[in-house]
Amino acid sequence: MKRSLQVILLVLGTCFGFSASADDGYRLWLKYDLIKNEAQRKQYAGAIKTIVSGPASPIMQSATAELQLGLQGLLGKSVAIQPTASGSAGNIILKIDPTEKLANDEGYHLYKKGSDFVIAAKTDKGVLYGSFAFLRHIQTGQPLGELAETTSPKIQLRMLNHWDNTNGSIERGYAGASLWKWFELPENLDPRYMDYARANASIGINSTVVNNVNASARFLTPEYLPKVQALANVFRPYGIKVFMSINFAAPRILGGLGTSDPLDPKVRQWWADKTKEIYAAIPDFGGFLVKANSEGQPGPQDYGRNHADGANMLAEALAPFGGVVIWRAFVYKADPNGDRFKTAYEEFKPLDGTFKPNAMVQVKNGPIDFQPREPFSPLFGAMPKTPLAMEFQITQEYLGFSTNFVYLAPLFKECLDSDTYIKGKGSTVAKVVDGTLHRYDKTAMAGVANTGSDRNWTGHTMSQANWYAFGRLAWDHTLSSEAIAQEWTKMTLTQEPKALATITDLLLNSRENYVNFTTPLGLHHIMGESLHFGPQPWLAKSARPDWTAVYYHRAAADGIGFDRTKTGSNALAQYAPEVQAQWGDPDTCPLPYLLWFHHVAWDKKLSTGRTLWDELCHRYYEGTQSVAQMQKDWATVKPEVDPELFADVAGRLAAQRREALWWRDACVLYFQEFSKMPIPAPYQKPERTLEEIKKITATYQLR
Ligand code: BDP
Repeated sequence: MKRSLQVILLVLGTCFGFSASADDGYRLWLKYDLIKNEAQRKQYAGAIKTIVSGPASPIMQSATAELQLGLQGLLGKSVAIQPTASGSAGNIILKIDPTEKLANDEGYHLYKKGSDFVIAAKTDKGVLYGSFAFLRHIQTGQPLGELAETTSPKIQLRMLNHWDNTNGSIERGYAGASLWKWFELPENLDPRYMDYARANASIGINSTVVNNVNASARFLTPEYLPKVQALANVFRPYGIKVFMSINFAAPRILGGLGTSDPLDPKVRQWWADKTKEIYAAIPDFGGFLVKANSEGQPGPQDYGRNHADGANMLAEALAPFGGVVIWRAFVYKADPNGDRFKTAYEEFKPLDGTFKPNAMVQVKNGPIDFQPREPFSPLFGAMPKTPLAMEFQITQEYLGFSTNFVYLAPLFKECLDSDTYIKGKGSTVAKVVDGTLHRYDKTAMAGVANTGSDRNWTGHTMSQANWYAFGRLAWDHTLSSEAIAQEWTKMTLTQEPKALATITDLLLNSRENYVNFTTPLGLHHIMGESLHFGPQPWLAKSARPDWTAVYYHRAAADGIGFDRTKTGSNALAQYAPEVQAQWGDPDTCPLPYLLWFHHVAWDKKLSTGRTLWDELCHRYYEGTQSVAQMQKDWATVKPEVDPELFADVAGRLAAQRREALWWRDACVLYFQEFSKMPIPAPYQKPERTLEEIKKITATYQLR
């Protein structure tokens, strides 16, 4: 074994350990604990003898090191890495073969050849992903005789967006401080950086934006660039490219230019020079992510230019190096009479076809802002000539932070599987994003990261599943939420069939439960001001009208909900006629979207047989009750789950129960002031008054 490999293994071993005792969650789904079922373990161990390393490269070295580490832990025996096969049985052969029939360079092909196992791909990156898949096969207890998997990622850039700041804080981060220890970088390389890269590579994530979209220009200085370079060096052997968020005003802030006008030659030159400087340090740098003219960030509109002018200037600077600019479509205006829902479409659709080929537009899954449930953004499908990237939020900004157990795969899938009808039936959002619908030659899916410095990376143990699910769906959006839930649970918590079934159900129902006790029937944006935690449906004054709750729910004596049909803002017109037909009629609009599009009378009878008011109460009460049920169900898996992980989830569920009651009482008591209807039987009126609840919300907002 080469010395460098020994060092890697030593570091991996130290960080990830093989301890069978209490589990602090650090190892995520890459636990590699000894397989409990002895017969099964013996079978695997008997079938596997060596790892045949294939052509040398840093990425191949990561693949072999991971296989060796994983097999050692799972099988309890050391598996040698050799340059050639010894004997004709039990070799895991890593093979780079450009003629492999795979859709792209990152795919892999796993198969059995006689008594050997082959991990084949066109490139070393494919082999790396295949190696993790081979381990997953064993980790999830599948028979080696059935090894046969051919897959290629459907999306090219599978990226995390970190909203991490220079001072170590994270915008909307609920798992401690930033993973990046900026003050110690570039000299000190925390072993976590490599473990982060391993975890990402294991689920196919190949790009990371290391800093916040509300970007400090400081990241582009000679102080910070070497720090980003140091991270890029750690991530490279795991196939991960680094991107940076940039501050559009950097030429003015750092360059001493009086302007950042994208059409000013001096400004363009400044970006060209800066980009060249970045590529000198990070030759495989991915490109820039930009939030411009949004929530106070600088941008091209400050100079009377449009988003494409800004994006194209940066695209031009990046083009010689093969970099991409990813321009965010998250924009909205503070217009009390407008509809925030419509802004991104209105600003971006007219620009379709004006972006340079190496520019992409990144669109949040829904039209407002990562609510527990949103209809898909009408921009998807509407820009056939501009590659649109998907932006999901993995961090739980509007989903109860890290005290709430909310599995997000169903939310991601709901959006991806939505039909835009833009080119007829079957024009799903997924097909827009993976480029098949409009033949985009660039494709990307981003997830706002939920990682932090907490020992278990994500705060809530179950939130690890969201990082995992994001990566798996970015690779293959056709995977089901259930399959991903099972896979993750088997690798992370337990394989015992009953507990596995219970945990899978808990995962699958958790998001709907959350929607029910916070924003049922299409309510949205009624959470606590600025913190975005807890209920505050009464919020009527804020710095901007579209930051209040009343702007969105519009509760009044005549009913509740935002009329977005022709009689209201007509945002619905931004969708294809088939979608308008589905959602446009309050009598047939699916209940999950009802109050997104309609202002509905309190006493209107719904398809459930209940009036709107009764249904709303029903959902708030049942949603809250479902958390109590989650607690009970979780208690049953105690014997099968590591005690430390079990206790972590149990404790957080208890907090979630308290928070659900807070939501329920706040919302039913507040909306009752308008409906003037009683809480329906069998539910009991909350014991607290609305004034008491308002005080709780107010305390949360104290600094
Ligand atoms: C909102 C967040 C804010 C982000 C913004 C964005 O509240 O902190 O900066 O989105 O995505 O959800 O730019």
